[in-house]
Amino acid sequence: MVSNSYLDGSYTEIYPEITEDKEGLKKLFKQFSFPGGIASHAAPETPGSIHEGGELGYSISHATGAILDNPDVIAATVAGDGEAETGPLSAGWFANTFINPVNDGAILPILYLNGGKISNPTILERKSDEELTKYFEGMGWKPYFVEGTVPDEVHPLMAKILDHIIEEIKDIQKEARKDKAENAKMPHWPMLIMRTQKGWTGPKIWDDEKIEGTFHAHQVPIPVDAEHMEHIDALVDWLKSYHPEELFDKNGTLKPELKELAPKGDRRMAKNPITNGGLDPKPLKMNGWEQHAIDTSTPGMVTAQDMIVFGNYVEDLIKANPTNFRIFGPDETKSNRLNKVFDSTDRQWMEPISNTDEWQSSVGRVIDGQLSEHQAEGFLEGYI
Ligand SMILES: Cc1ncc(C[n+]2csc(CCOP(=O)(O)OP(=O)(O)O)c2C)c(N)n1
Repeated sequence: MVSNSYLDGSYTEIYPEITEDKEGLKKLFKQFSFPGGIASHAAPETPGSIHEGGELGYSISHATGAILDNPDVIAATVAGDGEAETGPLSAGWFANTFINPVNDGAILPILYLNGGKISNPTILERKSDEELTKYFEGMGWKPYFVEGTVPDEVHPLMAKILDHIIEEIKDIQKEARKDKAENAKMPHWPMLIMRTQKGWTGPKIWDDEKIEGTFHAHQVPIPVDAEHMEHIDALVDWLKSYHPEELFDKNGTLKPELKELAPKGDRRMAKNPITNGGLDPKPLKMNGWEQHAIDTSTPGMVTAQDMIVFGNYVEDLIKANPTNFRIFGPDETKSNRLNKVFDSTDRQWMEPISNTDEWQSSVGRVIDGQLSEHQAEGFLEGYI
């Protein structure tokens, strides 16, 4: 995200000391993952990020939270194959149970099977396309595949399949939006499974060990630091293989015809309003909590339960904020005695509904239908 936002100019707009020239590039590289500098993963100071990225596992739940009540937004979300082995991400695929195609936007999960974690192969990469198709279809998704090792072949293929998928998402929404959200059914949303090499275009071999396409490509493929400069030529040769002289002018500024290719204004990832407070942020209408306060001036005078009283207040919040307040929880709204909220809303849930269920509906301000604290927390973080 840092390099992308630097290249599209937004990083310099936010951090003017990181100028678009050699000096700025030097500072940008030096501060990366350096004491007093910036984190090596998505962090609060990373423009366009909405969460702390150090703990892998929340990509799909964050993306889902971000599109709830944002019907025109599609969140394309890359999940690493290592990340996909975590509990939170394994739980993440159930997110489609809670996305209403009328009132909410869509997520486009991109499962990135590059085959390696830090020093192990990955489980999903070792599965065949057929096994993956069965797994994801069973989870309610419609998988598409992009695979290859030659960049000039993979890039156009990726663009073509992405275009197709976006059209398919829009068709699903268009069809569903002919009717009311209450009547919406759970679609089989498309997802993308991408197989390319870890460390793609990086050094092929180092120290007689295969690097590109293996877990050995994780982090620093050629060991060079201030005290170990003996391999500097190899590092320079590799970096030069990207032909920086064709991309930057003599001052180290990206050539204007290349900068022109980037999206403009708020369409740049660092400037995406969703990651900067929301598309149309509004303060919550808090509606006088005082009216729910209990007079405790005389001990024992009133018999009441805190959660039930709080449930009354939350019901008021739901009524006053019908499109920008939700409750997320792991199947605990009723057991935690907040069930007064169900006088005014339901539980949003797109799977079939049985007549023994309680308060289940395609539309509702409560999402507590999955017993996963990780998923609930991820939805909440993405939503706010
Ligand atoms: C929950 C969690 N466990 C372990 C780590 C340490 N860790 C950082 S990167 C990484 C490998 C990730 O592999 P993958 O998701 O496939 O991403 P890739 O680097 O291949 O793109 C691990 C284990 C972490 N950040 N979060």
